[in-house]
Amino acid sequence: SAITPKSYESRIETHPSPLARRLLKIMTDKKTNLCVSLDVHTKHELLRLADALGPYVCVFKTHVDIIDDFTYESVIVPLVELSRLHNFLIFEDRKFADIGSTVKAQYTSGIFKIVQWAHITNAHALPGPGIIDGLFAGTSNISEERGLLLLAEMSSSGSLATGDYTDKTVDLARRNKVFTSGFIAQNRLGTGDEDFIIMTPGVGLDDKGDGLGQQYRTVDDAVSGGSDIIIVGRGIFAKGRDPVAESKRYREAGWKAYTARVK
Ligand code: BMP
Repeated sequence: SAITPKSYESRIETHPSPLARRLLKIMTDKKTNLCVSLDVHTKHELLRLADALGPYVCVFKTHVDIIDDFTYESVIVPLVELSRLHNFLIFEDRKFADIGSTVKAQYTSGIFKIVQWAHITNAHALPGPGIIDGLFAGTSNISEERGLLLLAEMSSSGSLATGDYTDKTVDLARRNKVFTSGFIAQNRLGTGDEDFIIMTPGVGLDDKGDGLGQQYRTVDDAVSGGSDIIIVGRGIFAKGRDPVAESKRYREAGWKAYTARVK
């Protein structure tokens, strides 16, 4: 796409989503467009990585339902403390995909109570507008900023989220730009006058795939294509890798590619 977004800093004032404004400010202050995906199975690993890598990231992405020893008190409470200490946002990659009434309950209730602590969450557009309305209704008692990303494209091989589905997902986001801060996508989406945060998974500098459909692109490829935030998981924490050294490497590569784009 030919659409070149402006600098993160210049977008802070104008973005329609309060959550996006807060995120763009963190990215500007910390000089990082790196989101680390903390896909680990114990609370000890999760909290250790959140503390060690916190200085290098703007966002930590979680899948809290894969933590074997999860409790709200022992995972969420310290993770929120770390988010304040290191100034990062928390993104629970929940991928809601049901009718409005059900997703509202899934967002607010159960053992995870995602809306209480996740600054950002995401949803598939498949069910239509009710999914956004239901999730937005779930934020009614929350005083802090909350943001939603719609999955407009996926990194996995053979993904069905392409073409017309992607275009219609962008149309859905336009209905509530205060809450729908942007997209999980592989390309810049929206018109030149619109500002959606584009977060891109499937980024890796040393691997091509994972044998289960994941496909990796380089940092330069993602950012020059319009991605605002690169999401990196196993590229940083896979066995044998040094997560701090890799976080620094991806952060530097991400910031360099961004600087080249806005020049
Ligand atoms: P990794 O970098 O280890 O492949 O992890 C990618 C992360 O991003 C996973 O948590 C996955 O659930 C998520 N993800 C993805 O890989 N592709 C998408 O299109 C959407 C995702 O949320």
